[in-house]
Amino acid sequence: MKSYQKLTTPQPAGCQVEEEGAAPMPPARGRMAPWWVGSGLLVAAVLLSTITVWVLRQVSGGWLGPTPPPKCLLVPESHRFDCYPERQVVVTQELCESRGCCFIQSPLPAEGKQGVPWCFYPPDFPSYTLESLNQTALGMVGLLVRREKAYYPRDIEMLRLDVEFETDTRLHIKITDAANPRYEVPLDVPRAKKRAENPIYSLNFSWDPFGVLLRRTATGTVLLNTTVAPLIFADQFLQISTSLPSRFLYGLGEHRGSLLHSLDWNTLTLWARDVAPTESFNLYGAHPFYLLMEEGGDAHGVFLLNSNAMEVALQPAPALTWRTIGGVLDFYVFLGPDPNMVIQQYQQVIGFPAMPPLWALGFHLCRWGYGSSNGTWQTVRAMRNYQIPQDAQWNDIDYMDGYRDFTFDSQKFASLPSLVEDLHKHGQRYVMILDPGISSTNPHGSYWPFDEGLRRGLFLNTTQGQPLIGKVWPGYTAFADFSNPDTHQWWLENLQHFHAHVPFDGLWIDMNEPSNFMDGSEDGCPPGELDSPPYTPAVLGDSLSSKTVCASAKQKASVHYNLHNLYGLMEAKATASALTQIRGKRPFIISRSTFPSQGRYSGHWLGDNRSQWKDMYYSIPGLLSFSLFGIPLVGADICGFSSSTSEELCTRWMQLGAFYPFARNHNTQNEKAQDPTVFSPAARTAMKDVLLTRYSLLPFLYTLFHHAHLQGDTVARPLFFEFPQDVATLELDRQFLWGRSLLVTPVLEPGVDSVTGYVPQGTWYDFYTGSSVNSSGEMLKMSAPLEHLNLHIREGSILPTQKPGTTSEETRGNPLRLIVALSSSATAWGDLFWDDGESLDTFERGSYSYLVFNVTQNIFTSTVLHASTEATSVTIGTLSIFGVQKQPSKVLLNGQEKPFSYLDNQVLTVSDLGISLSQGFSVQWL
Ligand code: MIG
Repeated sequence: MKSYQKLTTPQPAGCQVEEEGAAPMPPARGRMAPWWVGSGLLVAAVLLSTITVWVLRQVSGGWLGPTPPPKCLLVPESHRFDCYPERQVVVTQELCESRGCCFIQSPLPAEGKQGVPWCFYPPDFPSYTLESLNQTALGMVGLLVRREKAYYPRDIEMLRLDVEFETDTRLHIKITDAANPRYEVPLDVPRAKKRAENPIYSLNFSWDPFGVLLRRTATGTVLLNTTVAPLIFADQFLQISTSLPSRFLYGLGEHRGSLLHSLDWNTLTLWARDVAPTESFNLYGAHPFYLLMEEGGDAHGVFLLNSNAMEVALQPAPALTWRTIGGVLDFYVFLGPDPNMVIQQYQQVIGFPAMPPLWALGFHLCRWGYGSSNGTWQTVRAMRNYQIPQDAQWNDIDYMDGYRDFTFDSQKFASLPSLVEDLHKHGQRYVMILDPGISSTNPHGSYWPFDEGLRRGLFLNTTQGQPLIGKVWPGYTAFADFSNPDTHQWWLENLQHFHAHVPFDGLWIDMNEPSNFMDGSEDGCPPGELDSPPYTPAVLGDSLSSKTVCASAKQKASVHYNLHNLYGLMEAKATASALTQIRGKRPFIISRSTFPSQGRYSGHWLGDNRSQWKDMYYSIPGLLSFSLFGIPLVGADICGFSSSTSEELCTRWMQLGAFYPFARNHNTQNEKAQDPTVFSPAARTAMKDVLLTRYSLLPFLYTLFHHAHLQGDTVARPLFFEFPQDVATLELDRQFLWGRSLLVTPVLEPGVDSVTGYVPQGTWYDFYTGSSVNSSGEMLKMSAPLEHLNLHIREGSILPTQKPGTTSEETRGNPLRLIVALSSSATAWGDLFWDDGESLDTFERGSYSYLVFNVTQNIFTSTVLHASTEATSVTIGTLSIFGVQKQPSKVLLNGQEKPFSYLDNQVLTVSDLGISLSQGFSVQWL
């Protein structure tokens, strides 16, 4: 039996489209067999289902009713696609059959699990038919027609299919209403100019029912097959399913959990939500993007450009179902073929992340409840006193007057302007929080932000056209509508006024899901299909308006229903533009809510974690997921936000946190202080040391951010990105890499003095000593006393480091030390990006230096590929070469003999080089 009745194969560009596509085709009639039919699965499936039903019948006393039709029994459990995902209802046979679906009860799953759906689509459930397919400049356009209605209201009868072969590794497939415009996310995706010439994929269609079948040409792997379940496209219920080529699926945020998703009937909901991160809840941000590792180490990614509330249902087939309640089905597929390339290609669509200022990569200290500016200042002084590195001091909402944005408490925070001045004098920065809820109950004329916002009409409105009022920290608030360009101007003016008093350097935008202490508004939400849609995804609180504003709220660009998941993105965009205009430097923003393309404007922290070991572990999959989402500037609250930390936990967490791309220790109110200065001398010293280690690596980290900005490379990187062929790396999320070459293996549990971590095949060098470890690709036990963080350098790499100071500003003036980790063939490679650390668009304007380092045949060379004036004031002081197998007799710097040291562990060091960064040089050892 054939799985596809009619397939069309697009021809390579330049050729004629095959007859089927060119001429209107008489569409194939008749039912297509289910895709798994024809495999041996069939017999097993019927048998298994029959047995299951029989067993259930025995245990249930025969109340299951008549035997399900054979077409239902044909569907193996793992391939049952949920026809009744409504969570609020226990589906009955009657309800299920009213939808035309199959009803077979399966054993109840364990508590908190979902299990096999009882109501699922039969193989012949009505779907769309592809009626025509025509060639376009970039691909094809097709017409899809539904003859029978599905079960949701306003089922759309005719759909338009647009396929664009955008690049050899990127395919764009869009399905939307053929007759009427629908909401689309305003993301300025660069358009392809011509059809890809040598795509590494091939696309076929099933005509009846309509389905897409995408293959990787080189391996034949089927990446997408959407015939596994019917396509449904109603106004407020859009659903499409696909088979997956493996179970190694990542991404789909924001969620708490392991890096690798479980496909054991796991539904992930995407709807921005303020809640302390909990497994299986929808959290602050929405990222409808997944990365999948295929057998053999190839990778692909799929992005659904859609901002509506949605679910992604995963099942063991393996298969995936997208279920969204608005917008269009706008897919981008990225073919890699390796995971790094997939993420680069994704960012070619959503935009590359902003280059952060250097100080963003320093250590940040924050807490809720310093209580006063003097209290805040005391902490800063204590940090300086112990010479613990710190670049930025932050304040939480307690700096404000009555929690109102753009004000500060004139009593408790009277000295705030002087504190900020003092920070600046010490080469440090100040960052404070802003919330999007604008206090709405002030005597008229006393609070400009509200009065003026009201006058200009910049707030979210109710369906009645009045500002929607909710409650946040200041009490009753209106919510700024950042989808309105006029709001950006007003936001800027507010920030300008405040900056004139408190010259802040960066901004922390919190509560921007947006969070509301009320559900909907002070008056709840009106009846109607936006607040009570025909289908509500499995959001926490069971309602779209749970702890946020009404979905029906009116915004300039659309209804909140469509814009909710974009709130944090739009606020970040307004904030980045304001900061740039005010300071004329690269903006630094950390946002809680995020959406694809957020990295262009802000970084992210992982929200309200707890001071628990488990939370410390979860921070790693958390930050690695945001690497996949194109937001490399990410970290979790170091030492934990809520509940009390312990000295041991906080020490280990400072060690891990020193390797978060964004490193901030933050604490909730009323918890005891957890900054490094409050602990015992031993703990404090361990924290200081690991921060010094971070600061020594700033040139390396900064260069990684340059590559992220330039082409979408990840900074904190899962191991499988570098070792995609090594299946042992696919589930690792207790370790990570910086770039391709620095392996971080933190301790994540109490009471131990060693840690077992995976060391991929090859030679790795201890970062601190240069001693080598050879691994066959195995778990290795590493010594890890409380004061030690395990760091290993991968063979073949060169890391630029620097003598650390207590601020990045101080550090950047110190001499550099290049650490060379020789490969087994005695080669190595590395690079360095250098600029003034804060000016706008330094790369784009050419105001930067870029150096490449190389080792072959006992010669190290530094080549300056691009130079600018900043580089002339910095020198390379030391070269440390790890893995020099025998003691050299002499070392030559640019041909001149130079003293050196050589240690038993094969480390060669040449100091006092005193070479300006703007000069190329060579070092040879003989
Ligand atoms: O309702 O500003 O996630 O980091 O300290 C809580 C107070 C509001 C939530 C943030 C947290 C911050 C806190 N905020």
